[in-house]
Amino acid sequence: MADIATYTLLDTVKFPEDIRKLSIAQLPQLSNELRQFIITQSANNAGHLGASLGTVEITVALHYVFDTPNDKLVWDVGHQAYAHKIITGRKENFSSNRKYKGISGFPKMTESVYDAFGTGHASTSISAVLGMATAARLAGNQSQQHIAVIGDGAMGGGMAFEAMNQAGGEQANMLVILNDNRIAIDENVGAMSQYLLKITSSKSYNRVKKGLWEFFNFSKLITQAFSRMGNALKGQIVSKSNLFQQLGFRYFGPADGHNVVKLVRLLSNLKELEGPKLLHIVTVKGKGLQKAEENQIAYHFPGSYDPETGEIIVPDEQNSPPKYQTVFGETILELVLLNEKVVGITPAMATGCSLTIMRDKFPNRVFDVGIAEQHAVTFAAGLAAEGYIPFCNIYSSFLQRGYDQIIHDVALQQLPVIFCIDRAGLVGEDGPTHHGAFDLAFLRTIPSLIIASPRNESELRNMLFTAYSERTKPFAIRYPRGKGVLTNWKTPMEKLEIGKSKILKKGKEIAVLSLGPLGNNVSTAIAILNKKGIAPTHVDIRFLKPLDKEMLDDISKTHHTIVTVEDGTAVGGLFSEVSEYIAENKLSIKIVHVALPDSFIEHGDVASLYKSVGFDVEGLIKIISSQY
Ligand SMILES: Cc1ncc(C[n+]2csc(CCOP(=O)(O)OP(=O)(O)O)c2C)c(N)n1
Repeated sequence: MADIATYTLLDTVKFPEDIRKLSIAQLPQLSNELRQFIITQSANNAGHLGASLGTVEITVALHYVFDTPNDKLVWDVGHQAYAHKIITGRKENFSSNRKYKGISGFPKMTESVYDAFGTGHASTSISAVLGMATAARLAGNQSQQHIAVIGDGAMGGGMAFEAMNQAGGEQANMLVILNDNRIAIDENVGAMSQYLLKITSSKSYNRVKKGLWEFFNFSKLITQAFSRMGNALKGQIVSKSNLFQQLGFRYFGPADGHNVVKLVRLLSNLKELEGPKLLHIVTVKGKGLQKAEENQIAYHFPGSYDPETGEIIVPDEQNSPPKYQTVFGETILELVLLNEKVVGITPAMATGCSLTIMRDKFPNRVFDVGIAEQHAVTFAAGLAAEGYIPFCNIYSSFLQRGYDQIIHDVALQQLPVIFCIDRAGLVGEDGPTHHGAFDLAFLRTIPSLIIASPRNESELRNMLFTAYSERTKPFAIRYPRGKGVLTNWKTPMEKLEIGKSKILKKGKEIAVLSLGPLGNNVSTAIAILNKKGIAPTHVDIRFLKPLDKEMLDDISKTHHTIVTVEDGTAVGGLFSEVSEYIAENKLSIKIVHVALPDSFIEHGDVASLYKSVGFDVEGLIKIISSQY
């Protein structure tokens, strides 16, 4: 990294119009300063470092050439948009990135007019930009430009293909920048990624391309001439076998995504071309921080690090409980040792969900299917149909993509797929695009699906073992991001009775029914209340579905109020389920809830978010004691 003591140019930039006042020759320095700013700021404020370091030059070039915010720029996933945020009015606030009440870590329409579209989930950008380009066409706006920036990982997602299919067919006027850093969070997988590697490294392909680039030489006149050429001639110049070309896009590249001067020239020329265009740039994830370049998986989201050396600051976690993810990873490894038909499936989150633990030992039993949640579900269904035991691990918010597949391909056919739903509940700083808020509600409507949530690591093990042993129908186990509560968690696995709750504490008048790890906060709250002479009953409901009706009948005869506690929406989840049961059976018991409200929850540290929705111990004490 260049040693820049001050931000000479960056200090003069608040908005893109300030960049447009600079000469092209100044843009490399501006890019270096911007990169240094991101490195310094993210060292103590964890964020998506690697991706954002790789997109500095393309960000500067795009805002230099295009008339943002009038021209529309959409960042796929949006985790690579830190440079964009900094030069679009948020430099002063960047230290609040991802913090509670601070700026979002992803583009967000309500945060800035420069964020043309909110993102967080992958592969949406081309669809959104196509919609905008179509709107401009319908409105007779011929001057507005529409640009999507999408990574090689996200380009492998189904939605990206669907959008390219329509855009190419309709010859929509838009530009797709394919930011190819040859990695997703983990190694990028699949035929698309192999194809991109081929076209960026193939000598014969690049010989043809080199001729084209030299001929092209980014001169406006030649570009216009190229634009006027017939398809046949263009096809001779630009390789006919190019996949994007076949989809109706004009393909340009591969180009060096870190040469800001060349990028400016290229974009200026592409701006003049009508129709769907794809510019393929090659970048380095983590560019400019040596350690981040060397270990791109770890530096996708490195946490805190030394800004000088890049060394990750590893927190002292000795004697602290493990992450639920580690428990999942270790337990599935035990299960595959019991039965070789066990397989693990992840849509591009092998490290995040810890399927890497099993993959290291059984590489043939773990399938990273790319950013393709819908496909992951039906792929699991196919394996289950043939007698395999698929543990399909998908983050709660990304599972939203696979809803139809769960209903149509899995549940309807009673295939015993085991869904391991990671990042359930509030995930924290990633915010509303990533909170696992809805799975309880959207899964509960699916007939015969078993839905369970563990209160701690041992319970997670038991639920995984129960699902493995049951195998008569689909089984969903949802658990949160991060640490559990038990240090001695590797307890022998035990088969649980499906649909049976567990009474943790017998009390009177009020019964608190909790689902999942929030039960630990409930236990703490009840221990404090006990000292004040308040003694509610505490039941760990364990299974959202099937509901423990016997327990509910019992409780309703002996208590006057139920408090349901769940880290999902009140609409559709445990509260709804118990309320419906009470109403249907005319039980005379009052019910109140602690749950997520019917609104999107912002980003921030989990403790602040918990407090804001009453999930903290204090909030629980308040609601429980107010029922007496
Ligand atoms: C639907 C969906 N699935 C999974 C993710 C998690 N995720 C965030 S970034 C990322 C990798 C994206 O790779 P790529 O598009 O190549 O971008 P890069 O990080 O390499 O810049 C993944 C899988 C997501 N955001 N959305």
